[in-house]
Amino acid sequence: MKIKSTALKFPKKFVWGFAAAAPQIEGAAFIDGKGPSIWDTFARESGRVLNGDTLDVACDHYHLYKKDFALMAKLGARNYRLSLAWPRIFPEGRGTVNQKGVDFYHRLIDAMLVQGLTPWVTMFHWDLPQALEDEFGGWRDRRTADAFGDYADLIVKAYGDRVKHWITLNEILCFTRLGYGNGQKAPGLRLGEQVVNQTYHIALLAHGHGVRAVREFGGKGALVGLTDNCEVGIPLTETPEDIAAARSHFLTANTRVLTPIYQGAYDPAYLRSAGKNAPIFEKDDLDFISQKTDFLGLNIYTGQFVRAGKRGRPEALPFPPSYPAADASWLRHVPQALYWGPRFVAEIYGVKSIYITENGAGYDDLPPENGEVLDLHRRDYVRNCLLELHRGIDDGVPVNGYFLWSFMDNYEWEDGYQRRFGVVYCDFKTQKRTPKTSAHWYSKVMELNAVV
Ligand code: PNW
Repeated sequence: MKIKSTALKFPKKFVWGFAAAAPQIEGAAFIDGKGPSIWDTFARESGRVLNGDTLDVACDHYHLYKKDFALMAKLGARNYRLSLAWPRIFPEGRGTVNQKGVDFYHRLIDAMLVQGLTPWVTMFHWDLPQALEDEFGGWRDRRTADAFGDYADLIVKAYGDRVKHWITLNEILCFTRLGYGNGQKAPGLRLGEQVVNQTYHIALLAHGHGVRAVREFGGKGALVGLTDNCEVGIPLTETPEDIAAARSHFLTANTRVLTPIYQGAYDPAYLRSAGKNAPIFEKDDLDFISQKTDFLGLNIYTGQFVRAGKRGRPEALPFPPSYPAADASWLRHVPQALYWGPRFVAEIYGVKSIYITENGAGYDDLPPENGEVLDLHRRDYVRNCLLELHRGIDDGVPVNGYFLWSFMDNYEWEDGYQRRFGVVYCDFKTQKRTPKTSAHWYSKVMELNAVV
């Protein structure tokens, strides 16, 4: 018998890379003039973060970036999604510029280019300057979006000669609802639904400023988009009925961010269900928010099974306790999300260019033994995700790239340093980096442009 083996190749110009974020890896939280972020404050409040871990040192990437980029390049990456720390550039959020912060990112970007790494820069990855929280109530007030506009102008002007890929904000849901609604993330507030809806709106305005700044100052060939963490409904059975139910679930779950951006208006169904808690906005806001973007970034880690219930109504299914998950317990193993998320975004909003800006898995990996970290669990989950992504591309879903979260273990927000998402093990005491089995495997994926 002859067995045929299919090469799971990706399209020719497919972008492969790693993703990380300034507050989670840089450390140097109070060095060279950086102002405190709301996370620096939050981490110091008792009971907020596992083991009281702070962002003070993290992976000390602030000092070790050259070595880190050399390792990234050695593993074969050509693209790196990083974020810039707003409070490093504007310690007070606005006004006085910290030249040392500006210079640091000049050096950082140059060091990436030396290693052949194309920078994909996220303007905001949750580290809001504390001063803006104190002065304006942070994301509750449009003056924060205006301050973001000034920050976006400065960084696009400063780095736009070398940075051509810009991401405005990372995961609006996480820093709005989880920061101001249930208090799980900084600034740790538990305010009502109206405030939460308002923070979404202010974040969307900031996104608008990011797009505007890139159009105004980005120069030739500059591209810009948002990174969203959409909730992905997975049809329980791939039948037209369940697929329709999952699609409708997707729309309801993600409409608050994606409809204003792609359609220039809030979804009437969302406004109706929000009632008196709907966001307050000004007449021109929606035009500003819906300026044309060049791509959509999706962070996809997991999904939610959905079936058609009575009269086709989408019914989201609870996960039984035995459903497999990563050590990060929210991260249920649902690789099909990498198929359905991009597909629904393309079908519902007509998005023509999608990048997976994060995907990965968080486990409490053990330290290296004889130089090896055998994270077969992570390699397996990521591989299954890539198989689903590949299936989507085969079906014509316009996905153009994939960034693995994350390059190395780092500060996993309220889970501190225990929960590791890296493919490179980081010893936080010695700052020694050890590529895990998954890193060597991913290196082959990037090299061969295929699921291996
Ligand atoms: C993302 N959820 O956060 C962030 O962009 C990263 O900074 C973070 O380290 C990474 O994913 C891993 O957690 C998320 O509960 C946090 O569904 C929580 C969820 C999703 C994304």
